[in-house]
Amino acid sequence: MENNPRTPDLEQLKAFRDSLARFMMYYKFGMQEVSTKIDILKQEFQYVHSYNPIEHVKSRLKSPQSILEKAQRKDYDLTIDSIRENIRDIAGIRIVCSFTSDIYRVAGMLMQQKDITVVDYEDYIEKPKPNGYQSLHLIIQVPVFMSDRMEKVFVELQIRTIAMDFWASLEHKIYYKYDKAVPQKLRDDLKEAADTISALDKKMEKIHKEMQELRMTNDRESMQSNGSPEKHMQHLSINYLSMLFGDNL
Ligand code: 0O2
Repeated sequence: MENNPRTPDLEQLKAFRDSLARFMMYYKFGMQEVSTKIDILKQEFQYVHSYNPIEHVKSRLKSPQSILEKAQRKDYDLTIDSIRENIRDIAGIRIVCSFTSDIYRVAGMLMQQKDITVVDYEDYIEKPKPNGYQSLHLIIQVPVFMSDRMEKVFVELQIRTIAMDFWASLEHKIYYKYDKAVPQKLRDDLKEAADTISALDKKMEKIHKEMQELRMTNDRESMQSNGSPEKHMQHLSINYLSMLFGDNL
């Protein structure tokens, strides 16, 4: 029986599998680099502003199987070059922030880094999806330096608040593997829940701002009672070192 010219032989499949495995390594390293950047921002921000805008971070690599399924679904060529160019969410990082203003602050801090190129920016907070989904999506490119070459790797960032994350996770679970039409009543209920979440985020942001102002007033008063700005700085440094090293200071 003659081979169908469109059917790859076993050797071709093995070669493809090997190059896909190497290709995946770049994404793993790219994701690690961006995760380190986020971790640095988190620690440094805490040091400078005594406040951590990031609640938690989750990262994931798409499995080779779901990469191939997505390529097939979108009718892309099943080649490494085509996958590299067209599938930009192989490495994905979700940053969950405390408040809406933190989302833009964290995005801004990452976007201004010289080795990061922003290739796509979708603000689903400013313009939520019709179902109510909210998040800031960025596709960025970071260089990964290997032993013999440099690869620029796409990483998808989803930045959202805890409330937006709560809604998106549950919405994903509710719809998961349900491929029939969802009744309008249920879609309206989910949209209403998204609106409630959005109002809650606005309320928490307002409380947060008022609390920050209160803290600044207290700091000013404490500076006055500590005598000089130097004495006040000394006091703050001791507080920070105790926080870092606890009783070992
Ligand atoms: P997973 O398993 O989370 O990775 P594309 O990525 O090309 O298919 P598009 O339109 O470029 O589609 O991307 P979009 O709309 O920016 O969405 C990308 C990701 O955002 C999705 O990835 C989801 O993680 C998340 N997302 C987008 N819309 C919704 C939504 O309505 N509800 C929830 N819960 N999540 C959403 P994947 O590949 O779909 O899934």
